[in-house]
Amino acid sequence: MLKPRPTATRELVNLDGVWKFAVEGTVGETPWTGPLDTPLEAAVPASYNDLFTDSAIRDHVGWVWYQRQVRVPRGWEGDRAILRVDAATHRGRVYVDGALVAEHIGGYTPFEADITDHIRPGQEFRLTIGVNNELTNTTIPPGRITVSQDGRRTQTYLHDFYNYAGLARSVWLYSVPAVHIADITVVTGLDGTTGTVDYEVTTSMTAPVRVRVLDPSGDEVAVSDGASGTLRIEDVTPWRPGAAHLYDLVAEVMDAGDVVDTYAQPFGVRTVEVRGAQFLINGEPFYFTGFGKHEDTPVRGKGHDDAYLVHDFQLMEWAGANSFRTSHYPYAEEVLDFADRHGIVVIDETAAVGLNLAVEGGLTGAPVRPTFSPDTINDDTRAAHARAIRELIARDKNHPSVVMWCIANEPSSNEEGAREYFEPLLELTRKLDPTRPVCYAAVMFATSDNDRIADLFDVLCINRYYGWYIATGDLATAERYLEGDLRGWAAKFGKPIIMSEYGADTLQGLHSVWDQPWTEEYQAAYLAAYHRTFDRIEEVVGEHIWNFADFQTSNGIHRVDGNRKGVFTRDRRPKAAARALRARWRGLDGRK
Ligand code: BDP
Repeated sequence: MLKPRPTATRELVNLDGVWKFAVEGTVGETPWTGPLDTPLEAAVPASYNDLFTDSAIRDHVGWVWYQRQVRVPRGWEGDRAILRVDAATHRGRVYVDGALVAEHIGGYTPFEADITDHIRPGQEFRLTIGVNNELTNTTIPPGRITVSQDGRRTQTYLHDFYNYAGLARSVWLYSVPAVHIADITVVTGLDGTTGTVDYEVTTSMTAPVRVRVLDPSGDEVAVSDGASGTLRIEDVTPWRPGAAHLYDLVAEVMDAGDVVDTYAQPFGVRTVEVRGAQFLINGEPFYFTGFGKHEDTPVRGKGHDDAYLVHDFQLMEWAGANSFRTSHYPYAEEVLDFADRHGIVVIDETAAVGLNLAVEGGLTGAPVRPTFSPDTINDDTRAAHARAIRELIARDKNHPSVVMWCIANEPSSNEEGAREYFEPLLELTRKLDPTRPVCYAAVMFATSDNDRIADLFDVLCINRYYGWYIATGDLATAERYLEGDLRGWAAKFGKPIIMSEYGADTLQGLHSVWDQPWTEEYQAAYLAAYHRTFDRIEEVVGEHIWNFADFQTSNGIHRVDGNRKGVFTRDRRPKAAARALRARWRGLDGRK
């Protein structure tokens, strides 16, 4: 799925702004059949939850409606008009005037509708988008809806971030010529000083295709005819962590010597490989430093924001982070484009978080209900999970920054049924993309002894909270536990290990001379204990702290206005640990 871009043959109209907004039940049964009769307006892109003061909107479970008028540019006669929603969390329905043109389930990947037959160039139409935030046992992520004693429907879920919903990313209208490029896939390799570029261009109907590779100054460095093939770039400059270099693959659809459609796909030439216990980028060992992040800011919720985008990357660079994980869902495409342009490495995750009913049992880790069963995580969940993987790879396959797929966070991988659930999903991931390693992030209940799926994956991504949930406040014991645990995985599997989560809640401004949880000193000491341990274990090839910044969660006795494990506060101010981190990571510089 190509990101919409304006080209010589395509136009792009951004539909962000302030839309009419209403909650289901306040505007009649069929809000899409006419103008929404509502006093409310909502910003797009933004999650709607924190925009309003009314808790009935914030906590609403079900549909909300967004509406605006859109004028189609008058020059679009003869072109196809495509409406694209970058994300509707978690389910979207798009109406052009009264006609349903698209429906999509899955809150973090884009969807489109060809609306040519419903609109006229130069004229206006009424665009209505219904968005539903419900999570059930067959959605990704899963959740449960219950009815409270006063009859309200309430949403519960097993993941630790607020269920922000709405149109958190951009909405677009764009044109493509009748015969157009539908998709481009680029796979790169390195052969000495030559870069190889396997490409495939799919078109809406069979038509001659020409491709050219342009370097950053616009000079042509390779050219080929045909919808697929291999191009060679002599004296290639590879894309490297910390030293991005992007080329454009310009695809053109030809008709009797004329270019009828053109699209430029940025790409970088780089390779990724797991060899023994090493993670190699361009054949060189790479050590991940960075964070698990969230798309989370005050007021906007999960709304994409270019100012936070730039600032977050600045802070990561300041700290010496060379990478991050898109925990716990695919992030806005703008984020990956930025990572591509700035040489930041990404572990790209699906929204499969909370496939773990053991969490209901608290820290005992004993499932109160089985995770994998016909009534809980079942075949329908797996089908939704498979769709999420397909859509993630379709969207992100061409990003050089993405070096690994993470297909789930903290599933109950030690429970019966885990292997049967995951084996086909892993097979699917490898079929869709044979070039990138695949991982999942292992929960603390899953150990090297009882985990049932680790051998299927390429990299062991491990989340641990010794010194926080276990051995709280006792870092000496925590360090021992951690070392024993990691050595167990290393000895059994001989694969690279990334510590994909470790962290301690920390209240900015709270201090102590003792090892006291929640203080700034404790977070710094906790991280230092982990770092000493990583440095003793060869198989550890990366450290991603939980979390980059404080973030909002649902209510809970462990949460103080959200999760406070950020190294930065929610408004991006450094806690004491940040400077220690900067000293360590800038010294490591991608190598341990
Ligand atoms: C892990 C989860 C993460 C949580 C974190 C925590 O992967 O989403 O926010 O723990 O408890 O279990 O802080």
